[in-house]
Amino acid sequence: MAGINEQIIKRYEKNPILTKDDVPYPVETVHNAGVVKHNSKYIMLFRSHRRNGRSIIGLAESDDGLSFKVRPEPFITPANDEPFASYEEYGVEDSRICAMDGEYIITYNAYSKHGVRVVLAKTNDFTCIKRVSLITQSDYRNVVLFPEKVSNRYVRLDRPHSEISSWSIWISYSPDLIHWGDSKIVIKPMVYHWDEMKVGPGATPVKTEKGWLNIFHGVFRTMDGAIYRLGVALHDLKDPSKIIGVADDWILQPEDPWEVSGYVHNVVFCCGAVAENDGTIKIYWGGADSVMCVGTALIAELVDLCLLNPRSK
Ligand code: BMA
Repeated sequence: MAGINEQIIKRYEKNPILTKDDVPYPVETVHNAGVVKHNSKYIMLFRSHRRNGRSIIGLAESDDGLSFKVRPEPFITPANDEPFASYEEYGVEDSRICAMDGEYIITYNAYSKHGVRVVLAKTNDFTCIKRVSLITQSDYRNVVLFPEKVSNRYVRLDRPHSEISSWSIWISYSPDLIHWGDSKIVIKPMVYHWDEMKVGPGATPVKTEKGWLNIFHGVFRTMDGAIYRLGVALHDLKDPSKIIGVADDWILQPEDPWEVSGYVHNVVFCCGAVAENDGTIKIYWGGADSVMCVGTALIAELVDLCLLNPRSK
């Protein structure tokens, strides 16, 4: 385990790795990106606010996962065709990418006057996407898919909004990526804890020998607004609705100047991570809803945090 003053996630010394100045079209932010490795290149789908306050999703590519170049045009902009157009009118946000069966499944939040829903789309090569389905009703966000079927069904984590219970992480199953059900709550915020206000899925879960590693975000409300941090949980490999452990401590909190202040201050928000063959994982996060950052951790150390220092249930 990391020593007492050592960081679990080692921040890349050249953070932030992507800012609005790197984008060849007018945007005000670059944040909350899904990231995946495709043909040995890293593909990043980042969210950007336009000057009308609404978001689009851009694409950046990299050979090393650290230094990214943005494509000349945005990758996902609000749909023109129904049924998607009506639900994407206010913008598209916070994509996640899941590599499965030789293709990539992208899930993103769609905003409109009807609330926020989640769209599932597919691509083979990141030249274009095919929207498949709106997979939630209103007031859901942050859908991450598990990269393998479990008992022949697709599995996802999501985060419905709730007035009664604090925002929590739920699991659902599908035979076809369109119809979802068998929903169950799996992780709740913990009272007077760093995630007491809400928790939500972050990166696509990573398979390890000891379970599915889930990097999620947790929010704590202070007199100065909310603080977004990252935590880890381990789900059972055969039954991901079973939580083996949720690490008691956060793994990352806003500390660098571009995480502490920006469009929304005190935010680190993760939508993507890439597990490498050497046992490390590159974790990507948006800093203060303004820039993209990356850091590296040891997968085994994140798993140990869940196993050796879990919060009480
Ligand atoms: C959440 C989402 C994220 C954002 C975060 C902090 O509710 O909107 O996209 O990063 O708030 O502003």
